[in-house]
Amino acid sequence: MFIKKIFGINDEHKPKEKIVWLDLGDLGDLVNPAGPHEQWQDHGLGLLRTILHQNGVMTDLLSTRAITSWDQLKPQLKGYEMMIMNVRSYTYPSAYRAAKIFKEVNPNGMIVTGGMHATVALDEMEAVPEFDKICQGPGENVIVDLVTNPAKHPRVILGVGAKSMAEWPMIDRTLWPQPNSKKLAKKFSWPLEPECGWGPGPVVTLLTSRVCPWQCVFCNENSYIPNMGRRPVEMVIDELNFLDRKYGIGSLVIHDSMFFQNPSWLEEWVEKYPRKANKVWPYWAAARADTVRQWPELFESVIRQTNWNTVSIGFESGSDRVLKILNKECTEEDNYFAIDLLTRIGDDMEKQGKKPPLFWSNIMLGIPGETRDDAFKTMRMVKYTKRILPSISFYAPYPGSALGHQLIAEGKSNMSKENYHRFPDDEKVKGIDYHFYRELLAGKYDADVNRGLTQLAQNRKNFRDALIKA
Ligand code: B12
Ligand code: SF4
Repeated sequence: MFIKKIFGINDEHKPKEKIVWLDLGDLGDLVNPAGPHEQWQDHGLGLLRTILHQNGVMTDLLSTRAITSWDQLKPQLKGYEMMIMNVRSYTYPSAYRAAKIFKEVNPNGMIVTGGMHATVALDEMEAVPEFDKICQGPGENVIVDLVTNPAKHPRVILGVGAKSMAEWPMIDRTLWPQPNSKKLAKKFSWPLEPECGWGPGPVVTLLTSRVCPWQCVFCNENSYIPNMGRRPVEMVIDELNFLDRKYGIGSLVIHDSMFFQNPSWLEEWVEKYPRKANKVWPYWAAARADTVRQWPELFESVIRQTNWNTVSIGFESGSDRVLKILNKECTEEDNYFAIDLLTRIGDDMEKQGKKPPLFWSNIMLGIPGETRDDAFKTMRMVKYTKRILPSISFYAPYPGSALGHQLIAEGKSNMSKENYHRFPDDEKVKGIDYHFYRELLAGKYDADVNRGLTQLAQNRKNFRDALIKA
C-alpha cells in the first residue's frame, strides 16, 4: 500500500485541477516497460503543457503508461471537466479507449484532442463521437484559447504553430509523467530520461528541427508538418547547460527526423557545441546516406568534433529496386558509401584509443513489391556493416504517408483502431509472406545472404532480436 501511495497506483486519485492531460502509450510502459523506447517522453505534451501552465491554465497529468490495466483509469479520470490528448497513429487505440472511459465517468466532460493522427486521419478521429474537439496541425498558438474557450471553436480546428522553434519555450520537464514503480524510478533519472544503450544516463531527449524535407513514400512528413525554422544553436546549448546544472546530463538523444541537414546550422554546431557546452556529451541523431555522401567532410567533422557517436540512418533497404519503390532518393551506392566512411572514421578513432561511432540502422522488410533477392541484399548490407545496431521492422502502412494511404485505400492494411501497432510479429499488410521474413531473420537463408561477404561478415547472424517494436 505504501508503494502504491508513493507512485500513485491507487484508486484514490483526486483531481486537483479541472483539466487533465492524459499521456498516451501502452499500459505499463512506465511501470515495467517492454523496452527502452517506450519510456521516451512526449515533446508535444511537454511543450503544450508548458505553454498552458505559463499562461496560468493548470492541468493535472495522468498516463496510460503508468497503469497496468484499463480498470485503473476509470476512478482516476472521474471528476474532470476536460481531458486533453496528443494522438499519434500508434496511440490512437489508447486514445479511443480512454475517451470511452472518460465519458462513462464524466458524461458532461469535454475531450480535446490534437496530434499527428488528427492531422493525417481526420475521418477516423471524426468517427469517434467522444472526441469533442479535434485540432489538426501544430497547437502551440491555439492551445490556450482552445482550452479556455472551447465553445468558441468548431469541432475540427486548424492549429496555429510557431514560425520558428526559437519561439518555443524551454519545456518544463517536470510536467512529464513520472515512472510508476520503485524499480523503474531507480534507473529513470526523471525528469530526464533513462539510458537505452546508446549513451550513458541521465539522457536528455531534444529536438533542434522539426521537418524532414524528403518525400519517402512510407513517411513524407513534410506533407503534413508545416515547415518551421530550426532552433538556434545557442538556444540548444543554453538549454543543455541549464539541464546539466540542474540534473546532470550523461548523453543526448536528438529526436529530429533529420538532424544532418542544413549545413550552415551544422557548421555552427561544430564550432559552438564543443566550446560552449558544459561537456561534449555523446549523442544519437539521424542522417541520410545521400547527405553523408554529399557533405562527407562536414559529416566527418560533426562525428569527430561533437561526439556524434550513434548515427541513425534509415538505410531501409540494400536494393535499388526497393529504394525506388520507397522514393528514398538514396541508392545502394550511397548506402555503402556512408557505411564505408563511418567504418573508416571508426577504425581511425579506435586506433587513437577513442570509442568508435556506430550506426543505428533502420531497416524495413516486407515492403510491397520486394522480392526475396531484394531482401537478401538488404540483409547482406546489414551483415556487411562493421559497427551496427540494426533496428529492423516489418513495413507498416501509416496514414499520412503516400504508400500508407494507397494501401489503406486498396484494403490491404491490417492496421485498425484496436491495433495500430508495430509489434515485431504483427502482420501489417495483406499478401506479404511474413513466414519467409521470420525465417530470413532466423538465418535460414544465410547461404543466399552471405554471397560475396567476408567470413567475418558472414559470422554476424540471427537478427530476430533486431526486430523492434517500432
Ligand atoms: C521523437 C519521435 C519518436 C520517439 C519518441 C516518441 C514519443 N514518446 O514522443 C520514438 C523514437 C520512441 C518514436 C517511435 C515511433 N514513432 Co515516432 N516520431 C518522433 C518524431 C521524430 C518527433 C515527435 C515530436 O516530439 N514532435 C514534436 C512535437 C512538438 O510535436 P507533436 O507531438 O506532434 O505535437 C504538436 C502537434 O501535433 C500538436 N498537438 C499535439 N497534441 C495536441 C493536443 C491538442 C489539444 C492540440 C490543440 C494540439 C496538439 O501541437 C504540438 C506542437 O506543435 C516524429 C516526427 C516529427 N517530426 O514530429 C515521429 C513520429 C511521430 N513517429 C512516427 C512513428 C510512425 C513512430 C513509430 C511507429 C516508428 C517509426 N518511426 O516508424 C514508433 C512507435 C513507438 C511506439 N509504438 O510507441 C510517426 C507518426 C505517424 C502518425 N501518423 O502518427 C512520426 C510522425 C514520424 C513519421 N513521419 O513517420 N517516435
Ligand atoms: S524517412 Fe527519413 S528521410 Fe524519408 S521523409 Fe521520413 S524522416 Fe525524411
